[in-house]
Amino acid sequence: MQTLPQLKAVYDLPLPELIFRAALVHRENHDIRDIQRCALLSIKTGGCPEDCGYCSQSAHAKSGIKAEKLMDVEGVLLAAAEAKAAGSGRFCMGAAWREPKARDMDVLCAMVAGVKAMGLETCMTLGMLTGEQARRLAEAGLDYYNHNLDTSPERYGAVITTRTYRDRLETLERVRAAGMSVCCGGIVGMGESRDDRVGFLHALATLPAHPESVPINALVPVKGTPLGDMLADTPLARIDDVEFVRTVAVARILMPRSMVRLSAGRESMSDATQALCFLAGANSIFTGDKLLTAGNAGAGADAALFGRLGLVPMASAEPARVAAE
Ligand code: SAM
Ligand code: DTB
Ligand code: SF4
Repeated sequence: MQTLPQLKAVYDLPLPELIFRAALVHRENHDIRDIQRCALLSIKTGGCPEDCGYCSQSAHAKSGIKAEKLMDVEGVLLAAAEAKAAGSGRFCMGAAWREPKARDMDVLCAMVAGVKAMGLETCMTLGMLTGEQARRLAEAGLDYYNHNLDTSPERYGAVITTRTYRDRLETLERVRAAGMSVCCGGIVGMGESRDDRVGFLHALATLPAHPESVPINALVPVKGTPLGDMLADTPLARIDDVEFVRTVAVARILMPRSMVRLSAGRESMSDATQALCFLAGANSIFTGDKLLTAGNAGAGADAALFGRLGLVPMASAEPARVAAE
């Protein structure tokens, strides 16, 4: 593994050289025509006690998102069936929680078992987990757990104050110990420096094992959240497309076998920028016209994009353990 200064030097490479290197790593480790498709469903929306500065679902934000109750199993399975019919291979269920409550565990496990029985890969993102909760979800058939590091360790406290980086790492350890695959990435475009983006990628790549999935989100600025309002005041702070592509390229170079997901923010990205991301090693997207609360590109736009680029969406992928570098 490279040191932080070595990694910074890679991030700083002339863009054509950086993309070339990332594309080589991509080709050596993946079929470059494949793009994995993951569907997303908010199974519990809004009213979250955490104060993540980017999030529309935080009870601290004034985004207008109303707190809802946990969905019932039937509604979740209906959405999963639609996602499968639309070609997604993985179904990711997200909840606006700091952590699941004991009383929710039976329902969550029933959701996992039901989605798994449809032949979809299962993923959940529910906040922090105890070891016991991780084991129960794994037993129910949960393939992946999404838990993002989101930014560099140094910048974390400026974005979120209600939990620590260490809390995040501990949940990731519990997910691994329960035998699940890890989906872990973060957000760029939160007003962080290039050094923060390098520090964030370094943190991901020095986890005990590389995450099997690495979602790279571009901040979706939401009015009424601290970061959304900050960007409304200083639009120049918004992430530059080329800087986003650099982040994707370095993630690919650092984590050769991982699926690198071009995640939130795709709706407002040009086809050309998305094409550069795929060239730089992104090989996964979120499908559908909604993420959790924000808009997403949608099936029509994706079909047109794939058609233009000559890329083949992948129906599913087996969860595969990735060895640490
Ligand atoms: N509550 C759980 C948690 O935070 O771990 C799960 C749901 S949370 C919405 C999942 C991830 O969505 C966050 O870690 C963050 O990376 C991403 N996210 C949330 N709001 C976003 C936004 N406005 N723009 C980009 N990504 C966002
Ligand atoms: C991830 O890294 N991105 C997804 C998923 N994991 C759960 C969520 C993106 C959320 C975008 C903002 C919203 O929809 O509210
Ligand atoms: Fe809650 Fe997750 Fe949003 Fe943070 S990102 S406020 S933990 S839903």
